[in-house]
Amino acid sequence: MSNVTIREIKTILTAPRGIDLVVVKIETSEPGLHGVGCATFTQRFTAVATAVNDYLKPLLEGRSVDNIEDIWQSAAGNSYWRNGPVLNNAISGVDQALWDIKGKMANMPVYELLGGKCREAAAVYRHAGGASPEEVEESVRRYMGEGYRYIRCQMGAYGGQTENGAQTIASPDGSLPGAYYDPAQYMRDTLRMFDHVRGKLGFDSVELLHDVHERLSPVQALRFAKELEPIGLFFLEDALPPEQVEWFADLRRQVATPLAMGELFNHPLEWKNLIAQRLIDYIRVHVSQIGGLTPAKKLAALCEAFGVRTAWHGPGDTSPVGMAAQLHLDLAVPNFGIQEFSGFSDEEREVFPGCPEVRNGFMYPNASPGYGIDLDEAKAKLYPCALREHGWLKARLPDGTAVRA
Ligand code: GCO
Ligand code: MG
Repeated sequence: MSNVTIREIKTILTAPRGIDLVVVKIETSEPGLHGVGCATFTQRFTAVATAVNDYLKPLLEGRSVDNIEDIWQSAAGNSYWRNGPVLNNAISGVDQALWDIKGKMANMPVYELLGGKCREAAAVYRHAGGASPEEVEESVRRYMGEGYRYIRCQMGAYGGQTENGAQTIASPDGSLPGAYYDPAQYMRDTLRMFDHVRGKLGFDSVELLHDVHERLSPVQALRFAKELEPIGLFFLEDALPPEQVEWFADLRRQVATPLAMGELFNHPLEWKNLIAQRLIDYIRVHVSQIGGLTPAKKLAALCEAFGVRTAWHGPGDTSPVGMAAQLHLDLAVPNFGIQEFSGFSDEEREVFPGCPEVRNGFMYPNASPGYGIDLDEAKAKLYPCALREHGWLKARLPDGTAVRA
C-alpha cells in the first residue's frame, strides 16, 4: 500500500476540434505525480463537470490512489441511482486517471498492468463519406492511400440525409423543423453506394463497415442486414436502437452480416444477454459511458468467453486521453476486434501531448508509463467549450415524427 493520496480532482473542459471534451486530472500528494482520464459526454459536458466537481471531488479527495476497484464501486454506489451516462462519465474520468497514476507509480505502460501486449499495435478504421457513391469511393481511396485497410462508409449524414438536400422529403404542412430523413430512401441509397464502392474497389484490398446509427425500424434493419450480405461488410453497426435489442435474435438467425452494437449502452443489463446469447459479434461501448477502464476490462473478459470481440467507440467525442486509455486495453486483450479512430487534429495534439502514433493503419502506444499522454492545461484554455445546438440530433421521420438519432 502506497501512502500516495488524491490531493485534487480537477475537471478540464476543452474543445480543440470544436467538439466539447471532458478530461479529469487527478493531482496526487506526490509532487509531479498526476493522472488523466476521459469523461466525455459531449452533449451534456457541463452536467458531467458538475457531477465530478460537486460529488466525486468531496467524496474522493484524500483517498489513497491505490484501490481503484474500491473507489469505482464506492463512487458508483454513492449516488444510489446509478449507471446513467452523466454519472458513469464522471466516474470514468476518475477511474481512468487512477489507472494512469498506477502505471506511473509502477513505471509501466498501463497495458503491462493489464497483462502485457497481445499485439504491438491496434488496427484502426476511419470514416469515409460523401454525398454520392463516387464521392464515397474517392474518400475510401484517400484512406487506402494512407494505409488504412478498414474503412467505414456513410453517404450523407446518419440516416442518409444529405446536406445539399439531394433528398426531397414530403412532410405534412406545418411540420416542425428538424433533421428529416427517409429510412427507406436511406436503405436504397446506401445499397447503391456499396454496390458502387465494391464494384470499383473489389473485396481483396479493403474491409468496409457501416453505421446504421439506429435509424431503421427493426424489420427494416433485418431486411437491410440481409440485403447487405453480398457486400461482405466487416461489421454492420447499431442496426437496432438499444430499446429494440431483442430483435438481434431475429437478425442472428437470418443474417451472416457481422453485427456490432453498444456505443449507446450505459448499463450491464443492456449487454449481458446480447453477449451470453452470442447475438452480436463486436461490442462497441463508449468506454467512458460505462464508467471507464475498470468496467471495460471486465466487459472485454466477458466477451472473450462468448466469442465476442471489442470495437470500442472512438469518435471525435472521445478525447485523445480516452483514445489512449482504450488503446492500452486494445493491446492487452486476446479478443480485440478493431478500434474506431476519427483522427487527431493539430490542435488536439497541441493540447494532448503524447497522442498515440498511427502508422499504416495501426495505432501504437508510446513506451511511457501510464497511458503516455498528458493534458496541457494552458493550451486547453485556448479552446473553450460552448453549449452547442447539435442540429443533427433533431432527427425526424418524413411525417414529422421525432426519433432518436
Ligand atoms: C460512431 C458514432 C458517433 C456518434 C457520436 C455522437 O460510430 O462514431 O456513431 O458518430 O454519432 O459519437 O456524439
Ligand atoms: Mg456509431
